[in-house]
Amino acid sequence: TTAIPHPPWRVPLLGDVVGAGSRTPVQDTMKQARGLGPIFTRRFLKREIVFVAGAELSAELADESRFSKHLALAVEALRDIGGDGLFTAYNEEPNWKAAHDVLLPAFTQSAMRGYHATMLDVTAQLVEKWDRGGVVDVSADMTKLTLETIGRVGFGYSFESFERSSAHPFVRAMTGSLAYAQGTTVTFPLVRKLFGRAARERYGRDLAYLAEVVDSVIRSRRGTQGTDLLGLMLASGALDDVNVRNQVITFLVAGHETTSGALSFALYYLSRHPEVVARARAEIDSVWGSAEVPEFEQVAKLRYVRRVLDEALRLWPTAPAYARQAREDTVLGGKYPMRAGQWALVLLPLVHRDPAMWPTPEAFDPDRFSPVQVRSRPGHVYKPFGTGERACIGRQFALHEAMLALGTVLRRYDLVGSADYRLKVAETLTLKPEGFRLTPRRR
Ligand code: MNH
Repeated sequence: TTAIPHPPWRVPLLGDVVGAGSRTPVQDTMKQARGLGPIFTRRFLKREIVFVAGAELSAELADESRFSKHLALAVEALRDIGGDGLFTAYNEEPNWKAAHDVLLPAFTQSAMRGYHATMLDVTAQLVEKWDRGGVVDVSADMTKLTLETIGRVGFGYSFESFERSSAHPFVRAMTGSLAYAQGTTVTFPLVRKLFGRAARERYGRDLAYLAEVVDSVIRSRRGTQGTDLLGLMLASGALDDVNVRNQVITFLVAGHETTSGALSFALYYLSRHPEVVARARAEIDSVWGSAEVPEFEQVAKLRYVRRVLDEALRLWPTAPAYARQAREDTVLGGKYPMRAGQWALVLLPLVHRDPAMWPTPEAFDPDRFSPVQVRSRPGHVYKPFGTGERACIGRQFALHEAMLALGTVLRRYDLVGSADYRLKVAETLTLKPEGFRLTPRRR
């Protein structure tokens, strides 16, 4: 057995001070990881985290017979918000399986057919906004698009994202409670103290408000038909009221920030790579032709646009980490013993840049996802949607929504970015470009 490396400058008692309490923990850890190899550990006070940065070890952790999902730190902190909803449920909680069985049919490729018209509607709202001209804040507009899409497709509820000049109170309560919950995981006790009584009370009010809005949507829908997510859950009768509320909140949270970030990063790279735009446009023109809006089937046929999205999610997987725990005592990578229940955090931006799998890993190159190149790599090295039975249930949903939006804006606009913008990645629970603006011009 081998000791797991840790960063230099470990301070007695305190541990690895550098990086603790940071506002950009993922990017700080990425910098800190240089030279430490495929696995390393960081300790602050009594809390020690093992990070996996290498593709091979990450692929090993994908073995479902030996490992399962672990609710680490930031995810566990969301229990107040998501409760026993799919994302924050413990593996052994009966409601995970019950809800997964009810909801799986709502996320198949064929279920997406039923959501296509609503997704087109929301995309049209984005187009209407961009047609008015001027500079747009990309992450903000992508968030409007994705929140509106999950609200309307999931629950028949509109946040009127495109009609409002400031955020819907539900969105403010959601963002505020997420920020508070995430803040509680900050390792510096001093920083934690700053979250005083006022903030805690506000958090309580936000949570109560989220529940109230969702419960009123559910009440208004009881007894009615519907094939959206809420309709399925109500019709099944398999989920209790509190669980249905938890699922709705879970889908609103899990279903919008990640897709919004993915779209924003893709648009950022497109604004920097005219040759990629040219190839994507040629494909869109040939597959979609001159029809005003694409048919359902025409969306997934944008194979090159899909590679653009895949490559954006390689470099900046917007859900940047997930945790895996050992089912039984085992040895990782042939040399690192793990006791049953012990876990490691898979840090995707590092795993996705492992030079052993990805030559010139920092370069943006959608051709990495051409069939030939995909076949040349081992399995389980690209994991933006997580792994195993707790992997993302919303993957097809996100892909359809994102490819529809990318195809639509690439076909309609030249995306003029400002030449001196340097990518700045903001971290909440998810990653997104900050301050990235475009001036969409009708072609
Ligand atoms: Mn999603 C789980 C990434 C879009 C709903 N999602 C996960 C996980 C990752 C992830 C990674 C696994 C986390 C873990 O192991 O702890 N999700 C994404 C990304 C996008 C995304 C990168 C967009 C791009 N997710 C969506 C959308 C929805 C959604 C859209 C809903 C409409 N995701 C979920 C749910 C889970 C999840 C629900 C939890 C599934 C489970 O544990 O059963």
